Amino acid sequence: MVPGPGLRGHGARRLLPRLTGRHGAPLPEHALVRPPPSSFAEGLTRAGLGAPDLARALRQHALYAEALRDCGLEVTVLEPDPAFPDSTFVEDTAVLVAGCAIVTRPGAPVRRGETAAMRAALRPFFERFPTIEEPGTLDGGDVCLAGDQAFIGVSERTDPEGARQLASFLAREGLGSALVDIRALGGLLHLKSGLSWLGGRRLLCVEGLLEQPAFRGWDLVPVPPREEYAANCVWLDERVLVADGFPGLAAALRALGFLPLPLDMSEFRKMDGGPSCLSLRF
Ligand code: CIR
Repeated sequence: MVPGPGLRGHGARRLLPRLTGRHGAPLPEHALVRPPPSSFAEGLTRAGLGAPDLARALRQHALYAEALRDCGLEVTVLEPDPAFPDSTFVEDTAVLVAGCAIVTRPGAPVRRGETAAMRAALRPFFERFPTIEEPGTLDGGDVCLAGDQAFIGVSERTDPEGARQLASFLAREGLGSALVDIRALGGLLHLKSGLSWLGGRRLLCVEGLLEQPAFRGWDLVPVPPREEYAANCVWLDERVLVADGFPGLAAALRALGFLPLPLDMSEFRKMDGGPSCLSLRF
């Protein structure tokens, strides 16, 4: 592996057909991650859980990247960027569908500068780079891709105009979109703070989302009470990366035939992040 400027790992355009998992959906083959920077504790948070410990966060991040590798993904590790304390939450900067990387315009102004480096990092892998434009705002954490359907959260970060722009880009790529307004659900920062796709027509979601009209006809798996933080997870066919310490959810996943891979997320939780926020997968 040859280190390049600002980029560790390697990348090339996909030449082989994508692998298909047992649920018939294409599985990601690559993940892009960025370790937390020295300024991590200066990031945005409303968790009220205290300041994160950087050394511990770096260890947790390394184990997270290792778990993705164990699941067969090739992982590209970007250099940490202290200019952007929240830049480890790479998911918020782009929405990826085959051939197309939609570059976001994060709702928090202090995070807007994160997208330039991400656009450059994604360039080897994607052909089209439509971009959310002012006045729209959109965070990738508000976008739950579920096969050829996208659920787009309207939140304190993603506004209706950003959601509209994304839905129109996704329509060009053959995906349908449904909006889910979570602004009245004060506990959720992003839609995916409370929702994850588990393949096929199955969605894992917190109680407050169960009655959303957008999810009618979907098989909803409720997150057990008091385990809401673990709703944010990463489905990788049989395996699911989940936050450690949520036994009810792990048992529910096992009962459905999944193998939960628990990861210590304590330092990222302090900054309002979960497993999906830490990578872009494609
Ligand atoms: C923020 O408030 O933007 C970060 N501290 C946390 C972002 C978490 N990202 C995500 O859920 N996709």
